[in-house]
Amino acid sequence: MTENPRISNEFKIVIAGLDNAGKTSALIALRQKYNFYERVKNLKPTIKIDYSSFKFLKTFRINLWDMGGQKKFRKIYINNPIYFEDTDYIYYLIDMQDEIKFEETIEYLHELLEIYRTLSYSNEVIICFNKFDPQFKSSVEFLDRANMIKNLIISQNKDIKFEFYNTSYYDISSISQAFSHSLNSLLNLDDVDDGLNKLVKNFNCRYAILYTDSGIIISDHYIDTMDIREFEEKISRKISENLEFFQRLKDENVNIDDRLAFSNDKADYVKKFSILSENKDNTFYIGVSTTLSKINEIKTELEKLRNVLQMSFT
Ligand SMILES: Nc1nc2c(ncn2[C@@H]2O[C@H](COP(=O)(O)OP(=O)(O)O)[C@@H](O)[C@H]2O)c(=O)[nH]1
Ligand SMILES: [Mg+2]
Repeated sequence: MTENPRISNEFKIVIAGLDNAGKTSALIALRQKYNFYERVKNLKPTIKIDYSSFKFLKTFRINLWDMGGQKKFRKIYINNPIYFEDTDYIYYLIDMQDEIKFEETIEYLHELLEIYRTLSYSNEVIICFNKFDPQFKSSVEFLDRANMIKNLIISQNKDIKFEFYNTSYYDISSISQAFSHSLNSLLNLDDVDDGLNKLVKNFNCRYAILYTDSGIIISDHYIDTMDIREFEEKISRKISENLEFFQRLKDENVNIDDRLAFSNDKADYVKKFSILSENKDNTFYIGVSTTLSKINEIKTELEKLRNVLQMSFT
């Protein structure tokens, strides 16, 4: 357990749920942002645990454990709680489109919670109502269903704190928001995340994204939902272009720390920040998409975020 994010620089995040809940897909969606590498750990001949890992900034490592939910494995986990030891955060995915399995998934969740009780897990348990696809966002049926399960879980586990998210593979930001919950708290990023969220809300930005010089997205907020394909076209490509642009400037010793591109009324603005943390120089970029008329206000806001960044990383 990690009370203070600075004590350990390596974190364990467990992703659990019945088979077919969408765990692997969620990890694939996140891979767009964290370019992590994957391994499959064969802990016992019968158990396969998909294991992903990525380095964050220069000092952190996040390990993601995908605990499959097939019945035959569940027994093994339950009898060997060691797999769950030292979990910093547990995510539990529930397939919202599979009513037939609701009972089974709640049962598995309760088995896991029993284990975490014995391990004195004290962080929030994060429940993702997954496959809550964009077309169901305001479906009364889905919302009722989510509420019903939520109330059931809370009422039967009063000793545990929960966070609930509606997530879908077809809305990549819904997955990253859920994932950011743990990341923000482990890496002390709440204020930065809040700052970006305000940019989107108060200045009507289509997006506000904080990323590193290796293209890892630390925090991101969007006005619209986006699936993976759109994300690649609109965001990943822009990030690569910007990183190449700043690399070229650096190679040519040109000292410019921002870039503005606009067409019609739309402006894409990106600003580079150098932040000293633990005696290491970390480079960050914040990219926003806004209207041209707002650009000066945005520049002022980004300047304020510099202090927030500095405080988060020192
Ligand atoms: N509609 C929908 N289907 C999904 C979503 N996430 C995953 N799936 C599908 O659900 C199936 C199982 O997904 P997978 O990631 O392999 O589940 P896992 O067994 O938990 O790892 C696959 O056919 C996915 O394409 C989602 O958010 N919405
Ligand atoms: Mg899987």
